[in-house]
Amino acid sequence: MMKRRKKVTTIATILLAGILLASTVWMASAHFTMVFPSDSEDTVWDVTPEDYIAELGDTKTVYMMWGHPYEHISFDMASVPEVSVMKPDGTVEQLTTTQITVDGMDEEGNPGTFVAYKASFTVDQMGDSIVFVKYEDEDQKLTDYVKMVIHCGVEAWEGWDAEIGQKAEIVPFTRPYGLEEGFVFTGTTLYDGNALPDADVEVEMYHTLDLGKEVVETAETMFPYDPPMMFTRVTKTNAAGEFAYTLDEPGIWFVGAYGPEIGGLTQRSVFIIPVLDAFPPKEEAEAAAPAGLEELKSRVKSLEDKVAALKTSAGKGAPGFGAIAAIAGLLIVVYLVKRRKR
Ligand SMILES: [Cu+2]
Repeated sequence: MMKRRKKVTTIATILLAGILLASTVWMASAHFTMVFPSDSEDTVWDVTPEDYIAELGDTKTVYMMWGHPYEHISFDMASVPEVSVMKPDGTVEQLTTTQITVDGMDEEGNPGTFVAYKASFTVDQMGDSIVFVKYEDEDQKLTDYVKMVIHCGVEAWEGWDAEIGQKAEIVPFTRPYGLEEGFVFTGTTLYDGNALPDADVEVEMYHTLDLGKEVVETAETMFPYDPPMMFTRVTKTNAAGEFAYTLDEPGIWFVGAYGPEIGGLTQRSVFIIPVLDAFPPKEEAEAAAPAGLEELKSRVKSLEDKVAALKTSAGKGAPGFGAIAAIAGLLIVVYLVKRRKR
């Protein structure tokens, strides 16, 4: 009786573990409408923060994909997105979309091609042009209202905080460019022009395919009890609809605030933020610091060599370790004093 019970329990445990594992591996992080101002159709996935910068007269093409940015999982776009751009002076231009296909990976990890869209516009004003997109997905029961800023011109910090008038909208308090890893992004969420209190806000970073696979594997190894908690971070809006979140890595970030459900579709506002590497560059700072220490080490070494040489030539009555230590100690003091003066 006991034996059989044990066996049944074991089988049940294995089954349960299997189910848990399967659901862990394919458990979805958040779907997002990815709007990337990449260089070309072939390099849509190689988007960098610099792609969000334009020169006057540039033609910018934005590529729209549907999927999980963190894991680099793609889905077909199920409807045609509506795309417009608000220029720095407030004029709005509706853009024409063209259907394209992009290479990607499906949710089972298989390569495939996916329906996506693109649209182009000319950057004809200095300042910030806000590209805004509405996309409906019946499958995921979501309507996305996405915003993303193309910045043009030195100190032309004009337009990034504009309220477009989308049904669901994020209006940033933090200028969404010139941000470094570790900076905090803050904003307010609106629905129908009113503050959206107590709303879930999901925060997720985009990865290229290889990086996505690698980081998902690492998360599954390190946090087997809940890997997606590392993919999709969650915060909430306060009573005034405001939120804040630290974007701790360089790359392209997605922030999505969940509004009410209308006709079965949750109305979500999304803001896409490019984040730069730490500035000044880390390598330079790190390389500069130990230079003094290296110099000190080599000086002590040459002194030690000299003392050793003396020792062998004298044969007896050598200065010994006490003297070496005293000289080294003196050098360290000199170094520290010099350093302090800097
Ligand atoms: Cu999803």
